[in-house]
Amino acid sequence: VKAAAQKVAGAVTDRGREDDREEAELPGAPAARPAPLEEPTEPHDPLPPKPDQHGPATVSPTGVPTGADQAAMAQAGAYHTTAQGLRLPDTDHSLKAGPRGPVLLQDHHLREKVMHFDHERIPERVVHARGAGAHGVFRSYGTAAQVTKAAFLAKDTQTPVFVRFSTVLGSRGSADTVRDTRGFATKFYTSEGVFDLVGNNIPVFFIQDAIKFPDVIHAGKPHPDREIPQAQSAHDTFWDFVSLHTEATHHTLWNMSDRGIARSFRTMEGFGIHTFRLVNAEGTTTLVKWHWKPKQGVHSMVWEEAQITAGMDPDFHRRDLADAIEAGAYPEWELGIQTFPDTPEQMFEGIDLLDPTKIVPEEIAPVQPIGLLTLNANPANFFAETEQIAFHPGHLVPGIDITDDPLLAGRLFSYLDTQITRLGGPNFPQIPVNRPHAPVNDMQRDSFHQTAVHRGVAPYRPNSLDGGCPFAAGAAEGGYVEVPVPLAAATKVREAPATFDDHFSHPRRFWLSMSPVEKEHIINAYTFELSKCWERAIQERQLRVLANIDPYLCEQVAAGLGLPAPAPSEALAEVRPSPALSQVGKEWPVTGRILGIVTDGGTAADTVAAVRRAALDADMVPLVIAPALGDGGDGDGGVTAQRTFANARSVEFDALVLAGTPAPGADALGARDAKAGDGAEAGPVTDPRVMLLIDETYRHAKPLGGWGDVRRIWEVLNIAPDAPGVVTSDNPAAVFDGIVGHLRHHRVWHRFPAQAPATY
Ligand code: HDE
Repeated sequence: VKAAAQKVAGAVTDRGREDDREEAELPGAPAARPAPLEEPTEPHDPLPPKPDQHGPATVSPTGVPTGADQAAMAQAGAYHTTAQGLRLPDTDHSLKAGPRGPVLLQDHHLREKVMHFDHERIPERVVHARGAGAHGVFRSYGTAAQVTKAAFLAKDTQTPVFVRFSTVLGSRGSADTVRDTRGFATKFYTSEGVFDLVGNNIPVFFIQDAIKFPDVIHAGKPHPDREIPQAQSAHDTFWDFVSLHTEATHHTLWNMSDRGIARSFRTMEGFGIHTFRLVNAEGTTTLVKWHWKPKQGVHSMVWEEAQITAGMDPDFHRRDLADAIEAGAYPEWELGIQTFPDTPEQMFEGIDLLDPTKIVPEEIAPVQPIGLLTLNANPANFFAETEQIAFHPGHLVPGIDITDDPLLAGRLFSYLDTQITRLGGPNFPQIPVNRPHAPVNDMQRDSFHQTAVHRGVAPYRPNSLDGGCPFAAGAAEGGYVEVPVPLAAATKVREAPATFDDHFSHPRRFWLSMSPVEKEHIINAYTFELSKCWERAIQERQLRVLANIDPYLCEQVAAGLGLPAPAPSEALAEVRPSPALSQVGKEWPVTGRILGIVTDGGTAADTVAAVRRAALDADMVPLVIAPALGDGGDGDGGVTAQRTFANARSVEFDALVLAGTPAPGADALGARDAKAGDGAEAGPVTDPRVMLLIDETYRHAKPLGGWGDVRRIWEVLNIAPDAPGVVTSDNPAAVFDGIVGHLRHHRVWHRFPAQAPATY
């Protein structure tokens, strides 16, 4: 192998020398080329995947060998080849008549290489184009076994899963931290076939009927003339639509709340939205709503932070998910269900269970945990897995059935249909990430991208030529038998039920359930978004919608827009708040939270190392920020910096520690006495980049602490040493403990007391 490699390397080098000779004869040509960068020349097999990556499952869709080894279809072997496996000596030069051409048409390698490249792109998803995914496992507690016969929900069952998170409006290359709904789609590879739970991080939807989906998406996507703005709802067409279409009010309110700017995919709840119907072994049915509850707690960004992040690290959520998994901090969610009796009315406590713009408060229908999802492996290849995965709410397993929610009905059509354009034909279930982990014998044949080599002569039923195979499976053989729901005699109409007309009581409940600071964020979000609308008439119309949610909300937004606040057009609904809807006031584990430790040459390395160790012991991620990479301490090699003053922005950290120096007279954090122009003393300052870091951390209500000389820095930034969430002490251990205590509540909201009234 070595000899062959040297021969190839030699051949290329020789040709290079020839080129040099000929080029040197040209007038004005440089006498010699710069030396090429060194490349390893020893052939070796491709690097094995990282431990947290593995290729998609290779279960054959037909159970019949395809004749192709999946590993061989990925990149294998030490030598570069054509797609046909022919070894190649050179892929850098086209075949030419002499070094200066012309290029010869007979260059089959050139044609194959460029042909394939020309077709690398496939259409992005029409919605949810921007996403990130991960593999994992779902462990069932068995608590759902009494309401469903689904095998993967039986006690102590483990099922492989793939989850894809997404934004809705932006295109594939857009930023992660925009204000938008997030998709939360899970594919369970169960022993009974694939079950897809295709949900969002918001439990309600903009529309009650799928026929409106093109309308709401056309309104939310960029304007058709200039194609701006990208990945956001802060523009005229969106607000034009939602102000006219008041059933969107509830979802829009969630979008304008902190739920629209999740801190991380790991800290989002997930919801199936529609009511589904479960059926157990005895045939008893129960209506349910699906919930994902993050073990890491529900946590969002503040708007300024989301905007800074979109510029500084547009891949923030994607990176956060992959980094956490690679570091072994596996994100986890509990799957839960709210259960309701399956009555003919399909109502619960006056709430229409078929209306996807309504929720059932957890206080009256608690979420019952039924299993644990753990994401534990990053995809080996983004395109093969995250991009090619195809979800469909109609991928169901025995024990799980649908209801007549008209929004769900349209989805059952749309998801299959869209894959034809996106994945180029109906054989997408054969793509490895889409393959069921159960035997498939579907009698489907041919079409584009057929990779199976089907056997037998009778892909039809009934047949005798293939011995009658495949056989029908009744319920006893695990066949999917639809629940025999009786249908009432009805007249064909294009209408919605009267219960769908209530568009304001649920938004009002959401508003009243928010803490004052969350209310303030909602006011700011509406004001920001509507202020981006050009048409005053749209702003005025949306204010009329807000008046029907709550007069205070309407007045505050109206004030920001410089418009009068209209009165409600209907009586405000009498609703009880649902404290479960608020993200504030709970305690969460600090696992995986990121602690920035600012240090410089004046900081004792052993103290920084001790804080770092304490953070690691608390399962947090400590990142040392220093003037330069490498040694961040006192030069004894005790602490390594992962961030520098130049590349660290506050948005990356959940809390910040300023590792001051307790030594008297030492110059903490590079602090120095700035000289004003006339030479007078102008007070202590530190590196302006660090000052910005501290200032933003404070402004974004994150815990902040330090010891030693940090009091001088607080003074310059006008931060009281005992301000809420600011821990100042001469004892580094006390600073660390104080910060961890604050982090359990995610943010120090009481640092900036909100003006909005509390409801309860
Ligand atoms: Fe989707 N939606 N959707 N949607 N949706 C798609 O399917 C559609 C809706 C959701 O990571 C598309 O494969 C219609 C609600 C997620 O691959 C498409 C309606 C909910 C994803 C489609 C809805 C969702 C999609 C585009 C109104 C939450 C990303 C690409 C009736 C319960 C899945 C694709 C992924 C993707 C149609 C409404 C969630 C076009 C017609 C409600 C998470 O088929």
